[in-house]
Amino acid sequence: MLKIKIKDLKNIQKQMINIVIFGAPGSGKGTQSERIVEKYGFAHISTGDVLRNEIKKDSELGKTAKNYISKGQLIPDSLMTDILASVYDSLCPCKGVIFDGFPRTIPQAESLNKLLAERKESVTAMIELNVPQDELISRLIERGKTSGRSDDNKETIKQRLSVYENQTSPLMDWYEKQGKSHSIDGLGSMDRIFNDICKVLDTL
Ligand code: B4P
Repeated sequence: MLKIKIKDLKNIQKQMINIVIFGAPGSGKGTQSERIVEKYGFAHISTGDVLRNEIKKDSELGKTAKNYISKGQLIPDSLMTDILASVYDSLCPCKGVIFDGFPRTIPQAESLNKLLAERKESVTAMIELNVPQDELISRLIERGKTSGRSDDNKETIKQRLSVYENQTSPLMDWYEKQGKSHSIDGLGSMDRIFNDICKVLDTL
């Protein structure tokens, strides 16, 4: 009896927390991910940051990514999935992971499940930051004044929001059906939003 309990305990300790932070462009995924990392000591995988680093290095991947990002389009799923697997394996095993900006399509979500299942892991929860469109546009235009990002301009922002609506937002239902979705009001102070996120994380 005791032996079984110790074995179970070891399994519990091995289980990582895998969180998908989800929302439209400008909803605050990156902002809140940094806070989660600081408080909970999780690893942070931001696919947007990975791609921007490659663009900075002017690598082959960076050249390809630049083409899509500056038009407000998504990088092809198969390429993103390969990148994700290699970043994940460079950081894990670890206490937990924040997936920031991945998945952005249903095929990416299926790939993430497969990648985690192959490592005896699974998505623990998806946290959605819910922000109205006019606020998203004004945040991104504001960020564009200093970010130097080729996608933070009015035309590209419109395109990114439409890509989000058509290709990414169906994931909300997808995670809802699996009972993993938690929606948080992403409008308001960063501290209040973070507090709401912590309430979810502390129950996991
Ligand atoms: P990302 O880097 O993921 O960027 P994002 O969606 O624009 O921003 P985020 O939601 O993280 O907002 P942030 O915290 O910065 O993607 C960029 C591009 O990379 C994509 O368009 C795509 O082309 C490509 N890409 C990335 N992942 C991909 C994938 N999986 N598949 C295919 N392509 C992929 O916040 C925005 C601003 O709001 C900041 O200035 C912040 O200070 C401010 N802000 C945050 N919270 C606030 C609050 N509560 N109140 C007021 N302002 C706030």
